[in-house]
Amino acid sequence: MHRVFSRSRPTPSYRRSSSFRSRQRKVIFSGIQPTGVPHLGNYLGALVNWVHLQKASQPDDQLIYSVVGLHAITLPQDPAQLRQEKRAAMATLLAIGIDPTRSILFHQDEVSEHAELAWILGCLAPLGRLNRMTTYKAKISTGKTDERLGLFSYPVLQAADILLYKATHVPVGEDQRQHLELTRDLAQAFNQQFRAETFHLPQDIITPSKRIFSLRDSSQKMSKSAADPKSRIGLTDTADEIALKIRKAITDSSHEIVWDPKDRPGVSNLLTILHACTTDPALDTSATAEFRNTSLVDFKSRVAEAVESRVAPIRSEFHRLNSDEGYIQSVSRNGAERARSIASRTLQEVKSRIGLEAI
Ligand code: AQP
Repeated sequence: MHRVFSRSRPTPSYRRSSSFRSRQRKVIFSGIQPTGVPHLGNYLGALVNWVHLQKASQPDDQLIYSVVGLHAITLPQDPAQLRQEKRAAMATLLAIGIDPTRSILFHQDEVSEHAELAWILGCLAPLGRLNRMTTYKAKISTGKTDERLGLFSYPVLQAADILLYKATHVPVGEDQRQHLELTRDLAQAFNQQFRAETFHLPQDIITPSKRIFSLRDSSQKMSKSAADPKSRIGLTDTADEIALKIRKAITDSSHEIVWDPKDRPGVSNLLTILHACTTDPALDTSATAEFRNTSLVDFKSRVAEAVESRVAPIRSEFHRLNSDEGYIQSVSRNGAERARSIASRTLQEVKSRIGLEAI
């Protein structure tokens, strides 16, 4: 155990085997919590990549996208609200362009193998590593919960989600990078401890826009569960709500539009959003010369227009799909069935490696 989690490790032999030299079939896995309407940060930081990877994938690649309800309950949730958010999250993923005939789209809490593998990986996870997770510290600092085991072991459950499908690539926001490192270390710990080649070491895929910050406090990332709804742009917000939130976005006393994330985080966040939402490839985040004679008010209107043009088609598709309960249910059932058939095979393999196969 200690050797596996030490800093310098030799390249394990299973990474050098011939099957890894030919084009590696990609298995892409990612998830989103049903903790509220997905926002622009979720979309630009992670979900655009989900759709991009679906389009760019080869026929033999596998794409698996999940609504991770077991993660949502690591913070207190109202049951009726959670039920509604689960369906809304599924409708949002369909609305942004996830195709359930190409990708497996399912609710993680409907596939019990996730919890079982999380327990097994929890038996390998060093407490010291979990103690250093910045996401845990950030959630505790909101004061919304006491220190609870489920929240503390959130990254172990995430590792189980990923490893259950032997994922090779994981498109996530930058805030999840630390969790992916832990996932790789747990995969390696398992492989070494049980002399197995059970798990790949999955790579993260981070979008260029990386992290979108709160519109009210640019030291915090945009978040579904932040108390102030004006801090985020939901993917179902109306054009008026988008315009108002961007108009009220906190910047600073200077009216100059310059890219300077350290000293001008508010305006830089708006530039990141504009850049990510616009289709003009010539508009670089840091190239702000064209805004030299633009007032902050006009700049904010331009950002609002770019966001609206990106969000409008998602919003209308969301409303169409979310009211079609039968369709959402059939996508969820079919997705869970397909996910379960892969998950149960991996879990059987894992249990037989550790000596827990059925007798
Ligand atoms: N502000 C962000 N910028 C870039 N990426 C982000 N992600 C979340 N916020 C930002 C990415 O979105 C994906 C899905 O996130 P999640 O719902 O699974 O969990 P989260 O990171 O905890 O998202 P929230 O919005 O902050 O939810 P709550 O408030 O419920 O905790 C992930 O890939 C994440 O990196």
